[in-house]
Amino acid sequence: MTALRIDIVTIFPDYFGEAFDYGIIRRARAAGLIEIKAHDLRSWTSDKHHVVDDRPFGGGDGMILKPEPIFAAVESLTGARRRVDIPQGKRVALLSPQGTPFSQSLAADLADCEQLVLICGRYEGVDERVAASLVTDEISIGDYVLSGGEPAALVVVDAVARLIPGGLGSETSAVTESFSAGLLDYPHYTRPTEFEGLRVPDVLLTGHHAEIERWRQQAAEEKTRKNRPDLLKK
Ligand code: 9D3
Repeated sequence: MTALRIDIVTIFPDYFGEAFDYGIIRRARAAGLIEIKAHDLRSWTSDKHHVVDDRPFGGGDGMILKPEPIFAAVESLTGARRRVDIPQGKRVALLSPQGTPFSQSLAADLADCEQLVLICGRYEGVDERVAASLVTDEISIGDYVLSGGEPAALVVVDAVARLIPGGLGSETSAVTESFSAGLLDYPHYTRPTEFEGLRVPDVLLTGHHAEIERWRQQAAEEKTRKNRPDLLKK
């Protein structure tokens, strides 16, 4: 068993602060299952002012992340300057609004590799040669506009960390996530049985396991129809 190494390339390494010091990520790190490091993209510049961006060819607003520091970062972290040369077992992902939607199956795929490099975009975009020729994956976390790839990198690290083989969420999740595939989770309750007039459904207090199972299945279907009808359509 060798740890999954996660390298984050960002212009804001301090953004990640204590984000990896809590919960499952902390435990996975303590157990030696993952190592996570945030690197400053500016450390791969060679000019006096550590410039990482430039104006877009063809005109337009905003600045674009230059290719040279990103290619240098990936070379120093993986040994490769082209996607085709990235060794089996390593993945290099650009986080961008143009990426393929992040999903549980992609998280499981990434959790199986030995090294994952996450490149955080900023400004108006990243020189397209990074997506076209360098990275193995281009990932979006959803259809909304972030100011940069850093929060997306946090999301990917969290989803991946709990799936690492031999790790903390890896067995239970394999069972649960296949068994309930395609439906949202059923509603959960704990004590007290009545809170400010809001009652726990009686069936959950009966101990009739078959009836409880039927109730949970139906409640999950209702919740899915209400909040995620797209999951039921196909
Ligand atoms: C005006 C066109 N915009 C593209 C949709 C420009 C733009 C918006 C946001 C360029 C970069 C960004 C910064 N976002 C990310 O780097 C990003 C992101 C996101 O915005 N949404 C969902 N997933 C991701 S992953 C990285």
